[in-house]
Formats: sequence, structure tokens, C-alpha cells
Amino acid sequence: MKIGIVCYPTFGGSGVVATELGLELSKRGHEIHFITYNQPVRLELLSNNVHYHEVNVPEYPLFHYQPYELALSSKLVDMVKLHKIEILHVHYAIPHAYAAYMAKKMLKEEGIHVPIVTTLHGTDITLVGSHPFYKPAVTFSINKSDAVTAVSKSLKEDTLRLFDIKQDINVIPNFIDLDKYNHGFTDCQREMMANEDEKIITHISNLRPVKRVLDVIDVFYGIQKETPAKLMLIGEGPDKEKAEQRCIELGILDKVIFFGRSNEIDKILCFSDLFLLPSQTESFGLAALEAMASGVPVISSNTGGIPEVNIQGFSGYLSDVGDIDSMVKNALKILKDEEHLNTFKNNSRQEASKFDLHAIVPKYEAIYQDTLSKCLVL
Ligand code: GMT
Repeated sequence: MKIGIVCYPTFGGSGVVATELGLELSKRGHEIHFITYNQPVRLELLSNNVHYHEVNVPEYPLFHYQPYELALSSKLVDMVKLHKIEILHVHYAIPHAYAAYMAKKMLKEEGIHVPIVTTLHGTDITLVGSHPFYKPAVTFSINKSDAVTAVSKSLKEDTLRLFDIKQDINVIPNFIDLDKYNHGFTDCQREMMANEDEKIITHISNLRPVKRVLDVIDVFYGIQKETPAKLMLIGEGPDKEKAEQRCIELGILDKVIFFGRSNEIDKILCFSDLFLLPSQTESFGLAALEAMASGVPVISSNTGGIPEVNIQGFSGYLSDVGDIDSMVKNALKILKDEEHLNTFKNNSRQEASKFDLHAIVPKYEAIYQDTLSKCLVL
């Protein structure tokens, strides 16, 4: 199949999932066209089967807001025609599903039929999409998609609760390439990061308020009072300064390493003992899954789709949002001795293997096939 993938090219989970999906589909013989405003961060290799088309938005002083949707739908029209793309898969409803619908309509005028698959990722529904300023357009574009998928059962329920949806929503969970995590690094440079007796605690996110980064710092503060530890904080975002300030207030800045954005997450996870994800809301928690695949147990909140990934008492523990004491207690339970920690590490790997891309990607292929055959009938 010739598949056009629209996503955010940034470090966010939706862009990561879209990119990894495209790369795997290309290995399975499909021709993939990424259409977005920058080369996606995890898209390192372009090949015969993997193409990237940049959406340019010319600046014009009249516009207070540059019309990205317009540029995107025009680019989609051009690329579908030029490369004979058969199906468009848009990740994140806003504004991708809307722009794809416009492209579909324009193409129809020229006798070209291209169905749209929309994947909902979370904040496009729970935080941004349900805002009254966007809701009618988001509802419309979900309902006008030819197929809709959501990354967790919880996100499907949220979507049905928050919007008037007439479409079936297929749950296809996020996935990971387990081969990437069975690397057996020999250069796992733990000693550069911490002393032998120190536990390594890690958090990775875009440091937005929804991630509750101050909770990460507070939980770490509680942990290091009881056992020697270092915190690795990976990511950039609006709450980074607040996090640094909290570390200064608590007198633990020397125990916290701020990495900024990193493309070497697997290398950091390989020496981590525990992952913290205390989010306010989280439709899935891809970062937690990536940690688990590296054998890192997870202390998380119990919000949204996280319980579908992190299993209570097995791969980690879940607490109510903001319950720092419970998170500290649970973290110490896992870290209390090496044997216990190793059991949780093994369990995490085992649980993560349920999300192997070889099991999940065919589900998307089946949706494409099904959608294309339905559109042929119409
Ligand atoms: O979590 C983020 O801040 C990024 C965001 C995104 O849209 O890129 O992530 C959402 O999609 C990820 C991939 O499906 C999910 O793993 C995240 O849970 C979800 N984030 C939220 O729901 C807050």
C-alpha cells in the first residue's frame, strides 16, 4: 500500500508512534510518505520506501496566525496526486483530521478517493480537543474519518464521553520494537551517572504541567531520604525551570541530572532502576512502556490508560494523582532489596512484551485493508 502519514514531528508520543509505525510498515513492504512540517525526530533513515514531504507555511504579515491547516491540506492534495497515495493515516486529531478531510473533499472533486484513518492520542481529546473553541471541529473531523483508532480503552471511553461520536473507535494500543531493547548494551555507562550504591530514578517527558514534574521531584526527594539515589530528568518543556527551583529549595540539585531532549533514551533507561510517571492525565504512557521494555519498573499515577500498561504490584505501582506519600512508599517497596528489584525488572520486561510491534502493527494494516475495501464498494 502507499500510505501517507501525518503527525507532529516533535518528541511527543504521538509523533514517536507515527514514526515507528511508518518505519515498520515500510519494512513490511509498504511505501510510506511522512507529511509534516519537520522531519520527525525518530526518522533517521529515508529509503526507497520511506519519504518525507515538508509542509511549508509562508509567513504573511496580515495573518496573526499562519494557516497551517490550509498549507497541510494543500500539501496532502499534491502528495496524494503525485505519489498516488492510497490512504491517509493522521495522528492527533487537531488539526490533522480536519486538514485531511478538506484534502479528501478537494481530491474527490477530481475523481480521486482517498480514505482517512484517524488515530487519537490523548491530549487531542482530553485536554485540547474538548475545549469548546475546538470541540465542534474535532467532533466533525472524527465523525468524517473513514476509520478511527484510539491508543487505549480509556481514551476510547473518554472520546465517547466527551464528544458526540457516530463512528466505531478501534482500540489499538501503542507498541515498541522489542528488538531495540534487547540490545544488551555493554556500554551502559552507569558509573558515569551514579555511585555504585546509588539507585537511578528516571523521568522522561515534555515537562508540561500535565506531567506533574514537581511531583517527580517530590517523590525523588522522599526516595533519596531513605536510600542513596540520583534522578535523571530527560526532556524540555515549560516546567523545567520550576523543577530546577524545587530541587534548589529541597537542597537536592546535586542529585538531579537534567539531560534536556535526548535521542538516546534507551541508553539512559538501560541503567535506570525506577521510572516515575505521576501524570495528571495520560491516555497511554508510552514513556512508561519504553521504560518497562528496558526492564525498568514504573511508579505512576492511576489515571487514564496507565493501568492498561503498568500493572499494580507486578511491573510497578499506581497511586492517585498527587499522592506523593504513596508513590514514595511504593518506590521504596520496589527498591528495598536487589532480589525484589530484579523481580520487578523482569516483570516489567515481560509485561512490555505484550506490546511488541510485530503483534500490533498488523492491526493497523488490517484497518487500512478494511477501510480501502469499504471505500471501493462505495
Ligand atoms: O504525552 C505527551 O505530552 C505527548 C502526547 C502526544 O500527543 O504526543 O502524548 C499522548 O500520546 C502518547 C502516544 O499515544 C501517549 O502515550 C500519551 O499518554 C498521550 N499523552 C497524554 O494523554 C497526556
